[in-house]
Amino acid sequence: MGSLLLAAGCGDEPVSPEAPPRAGGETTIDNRTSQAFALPAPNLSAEHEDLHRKGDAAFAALFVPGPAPVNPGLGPTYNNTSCNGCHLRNGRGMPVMGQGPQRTQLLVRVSLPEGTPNHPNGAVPVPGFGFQIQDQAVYNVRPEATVTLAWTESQGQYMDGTTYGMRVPSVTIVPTDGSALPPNMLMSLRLPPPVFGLGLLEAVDIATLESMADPSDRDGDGISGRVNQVWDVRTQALAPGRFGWKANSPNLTQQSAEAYFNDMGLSNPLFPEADGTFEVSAATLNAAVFYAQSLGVPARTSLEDAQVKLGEAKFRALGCEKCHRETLETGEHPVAELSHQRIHPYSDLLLHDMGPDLADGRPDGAATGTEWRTPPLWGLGLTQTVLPYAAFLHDGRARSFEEAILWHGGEAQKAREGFRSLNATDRAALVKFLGSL
Ligand code: HEC
Ligand code: HEC
Ligand SMILES: [Ca+2]
Ligand SMILES: [Ca+2]
Ligand SMILES: [Ca+2]
Repeated sequence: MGSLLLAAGCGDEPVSPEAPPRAGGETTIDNRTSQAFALPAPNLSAEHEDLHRKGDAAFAALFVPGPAPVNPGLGPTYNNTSCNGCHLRNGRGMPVMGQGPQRTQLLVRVSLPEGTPNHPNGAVPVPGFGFQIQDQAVYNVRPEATVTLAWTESQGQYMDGTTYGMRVPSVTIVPTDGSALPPNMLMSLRLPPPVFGLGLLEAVDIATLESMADPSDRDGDGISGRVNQVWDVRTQALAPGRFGWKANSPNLTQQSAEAYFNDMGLSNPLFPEADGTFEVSAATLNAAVFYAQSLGVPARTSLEDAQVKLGEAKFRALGCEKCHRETLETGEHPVAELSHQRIHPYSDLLLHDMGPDLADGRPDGAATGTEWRTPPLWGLGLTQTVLPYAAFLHDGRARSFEEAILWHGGEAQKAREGFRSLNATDRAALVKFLGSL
């Protein structure tokens, strides 16, 4: 789609000055402070601004074990007490304990290998754990397990001899009931991703995603990319997935309802109690969903900076843009402000094989143990402005943009090797470009 802009300069067409790219179309905000992920889209109607404020309150609400006068129903087991508690200032969580808040915000998803076609997602729950480990519990209830992380450091070298460090987490899970873990248990460590711009991503037509997919790599460029197929709880059928690190959730309502139910122990209209009642109302769930849909997307900075321009050229030359697609158009969305926007998320929302080093070995929907969804890169440069110590990649192993790139393998191996062979000036330029997003 970048070619549309280039085409404007060709032929007899009058050359019009290029409009500066607005990351989130009309939802773009010009704010690059620690609040940059927490502001409403500027184009919201008055009614929608009001719903956004309700959603802000829902996202921040701290739940307590019920019955209680406000926000009851937490647990009995859970991971955290509010949405904000994991998506700190709407950005990511921190992977290392003791940096800031008292605990890490990482989640552990689990399952057993045998697929059963009748089960949602074809995945098999782990006895005692289900699909997620809740490591917190209300008074007098045992959490499912204690989860601890250890980090192993290693060293690598750019082609010019400069060395770099990398670290990889290993997870230890100790069930609190003294039982042994199933030896074949699969697990996937997940860092909370940022939550702005998600309504726009929801508004991209599935046909647009399919037009970028190339599952059998027909054009032979080494990049495939496919749409995940996941279980849709509302329709009780398979549906295309696009949210979560493996595109493992079909829409923001289900993703948020799962968060209430699994991360906080709160039943809701999509995941009710056995008797059909629920702890979180449809109005609260809808407000939380609307909040994630209607946050503004921070505008890029330093568009005219020569180093940033050089970095952007390297980004394209190395083929980063084949997955981190710069420009997408949204289709129709029930939230009118999100419809028909030209956006710059730097993602195709597709699954890619990222090689053995990033693999979690745990299938999720149709995603294999080596596939991950291309994460959007918009707002990337603000990650540590919003939250110092916030980290990158699905399990937070990367402490910097360089480390994130250096872990790329599989379909992105060529791009990574291209990066490793850049000289120090070009590497710095690419990093500065990422910081301008
Ligand atoms: C215990 C930490 C935790 C809590 C609490 C939590 N989340 Fe999340 N959230 C995550 C993680 C981890 C992911 C990535 C999940 C995955 O890849 O499967 C995520 C993903 C998401 C996404 C998808 C983002 C994307 O880019 O695909 C949305 C939306 C979201 N959460 C909303 C919420 C809402 C709303 C709440 C409160 C009801 C909430 N979360 C509570 C950890 C948390
Ligand atoms: C084959 C598709 C593909 C290509 C090519 C690719 N990436 Fe990625 N990128 C991904 C995927 C998938 C992830 C997430 C991997 C994970 O979390 O394990 C990712 C993650 C990242 C992240 C971390 C984002 C975050 O939110 O934590 C950065 C930064 C990044 N890529 C930059 C680049 C750059 C720069 C290039 C070119 C040198 C590049 N990528 C090439 C698919 C790709
Ligand atoms: Ca409950
Ligand atoms: Ca569980
Ligand atoms: Ca291809």
